[in-house]
Amino acid sequence: PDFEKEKERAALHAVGMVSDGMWVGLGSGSTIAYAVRALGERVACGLDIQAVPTSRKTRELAASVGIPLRDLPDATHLDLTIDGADECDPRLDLIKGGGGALLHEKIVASASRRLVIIVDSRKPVPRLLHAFPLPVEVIPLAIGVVSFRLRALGAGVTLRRLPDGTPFVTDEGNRILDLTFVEPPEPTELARSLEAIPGLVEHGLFLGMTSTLVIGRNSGADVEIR
Ligand code: DER
Repeated sequence: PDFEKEKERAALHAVGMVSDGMWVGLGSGSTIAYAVRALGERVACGLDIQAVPTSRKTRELAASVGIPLRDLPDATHLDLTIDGADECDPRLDLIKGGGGALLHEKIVASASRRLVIIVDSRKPVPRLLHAFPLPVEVIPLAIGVVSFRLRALGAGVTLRRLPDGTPFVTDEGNRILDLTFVEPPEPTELARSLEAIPGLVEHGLFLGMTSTLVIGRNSGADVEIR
């Protein structure tokens, strides 16, 4: 299957949900890039929106296609946030953070009335935490102590690095640890344990946050909506 075509179809469907006057959160990653470009075309045709990006990369892309940008403090509630995901399960719970923007993504999603997730057909899975490693954002100072606590929870812990071997640094200047589990815990239990670890700023489990999931399809209907 053509995953890029699936991403584009899901993105176009989500962009069709945006109307004049909306405040729109813009997620991060390659799927949302299709949505940002399509939104830029609609803005060029007169669509009146304000957008809040969730990463420097998304901010630069949105600016390049003429989308009006605002910082979050200007808006108490966004009408709609469109974002991608690394995995999604039958309850529409997500793993996000593959691109390292999970902290800003979760903040913007939490400030939105609706969260629309756009994915290709690889992302739906029967259960989270069995394939894609779970990203967590950690303050540099706390890497050692947090890694120790995570291993005590049964996680395999890997510091995310750039191709040149230096640690990946988030827009906030933090680090990302990618977690794997031999016996994956229930997502809600794991989220609670992670949120109790000092120095662990945010994790990539987005539970109970998704309003609509749009899955791009190659055959038949363009998209499947859940
Ligand atoms: O890093 C993120 O949270 C991204 O949204 C990621 O989950 C999806 O990225 P993709 O659209 O490039 O697969």
